[in-house]
Amino acid sequence: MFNRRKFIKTGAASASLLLLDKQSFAEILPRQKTGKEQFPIVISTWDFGVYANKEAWKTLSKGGRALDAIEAGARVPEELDITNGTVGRTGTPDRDGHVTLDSCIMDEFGNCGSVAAMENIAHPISVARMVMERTPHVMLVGEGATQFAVEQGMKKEKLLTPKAEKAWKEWLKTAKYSPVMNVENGTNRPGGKYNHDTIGMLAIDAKGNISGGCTTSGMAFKMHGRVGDSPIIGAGLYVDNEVGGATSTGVGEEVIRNVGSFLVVELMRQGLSPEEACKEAVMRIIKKKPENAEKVQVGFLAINKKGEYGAYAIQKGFSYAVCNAEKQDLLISGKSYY
Ligand code: SD4
Repeated sequence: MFNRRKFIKTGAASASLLLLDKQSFAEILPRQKTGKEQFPIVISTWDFGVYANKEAWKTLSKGGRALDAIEAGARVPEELDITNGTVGRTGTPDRDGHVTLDSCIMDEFGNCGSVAAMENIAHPISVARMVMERTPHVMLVGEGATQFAVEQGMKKEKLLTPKAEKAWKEWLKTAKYSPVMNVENGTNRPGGKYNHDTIGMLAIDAKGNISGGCTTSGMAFKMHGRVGDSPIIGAGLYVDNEVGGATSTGVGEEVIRNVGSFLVVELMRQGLSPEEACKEAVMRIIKKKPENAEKVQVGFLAINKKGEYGAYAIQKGFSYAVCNAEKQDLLISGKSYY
């Protein structure tokens, strides 16, 4: 099972690479900036992105479609990674004890689907895809989303794991009954104890087509019915097959206010590199509410049409995983404002 502590920090010159096993830095090919197209490729937020990417790679390496790779990859943390308390089956509940899941998906044609505040279904990414492909709509929420999922053959089940229930009951003892503003991987930052790591994934297949997906249980102990950025097209995810794709993680309210992922893609359209575009989007958030910036985490991850990728976050600690023909298990520490 995946364990964050297994990662070894290496002192790479430009981006610090965190490697899964004890490999020398020389074995790791640096990211190429040749201007040549570099795909298939899949990139994902956070540590569990390594495992999600590996699953997605099974599809991409055989010439499969990016959309299929995204769905397959995102289902890994939704289902298998029982150490994560933030996505799918093992997600942390809201302040009333309900596990409510948010997810969206977008393909190379600009089609998209989304579910928000959905309960009792372990694979929101698949339901989001069903909304996209089997309904005339983009978004289904709450009970309607669960009802639709069941009609489509998904299994309805109780999602609150004993571990998540225990954490919630512990939180209730001291909480002032308000949702916690989390900062991922930030042990000495507000909310660090219950950090919550959404998976946002972006893939380019062998044909050069881009798709993306995003899935999460959202902010831990949020108000019942609260929806974050992750299922909102343009906020938590955006794909434009002419330009690239972007996804986000962190405090969703800040991302929604700035239509973050759409902004990143539009900045890439204007010529910024993925990292520059992510940084500019982060700076917008900081400039609008400088007093807030120290307390919240927001991270963006982006890829352009050539397969160049980059990320930027407000706080340090944001990692993302990259998988391509050269290397299947790269974990990169993203740059940040603080
Ligand atoms: C949310 N953006 O619900 C999500 C949470 C998240 O890493 O990304 N956590 O606001």
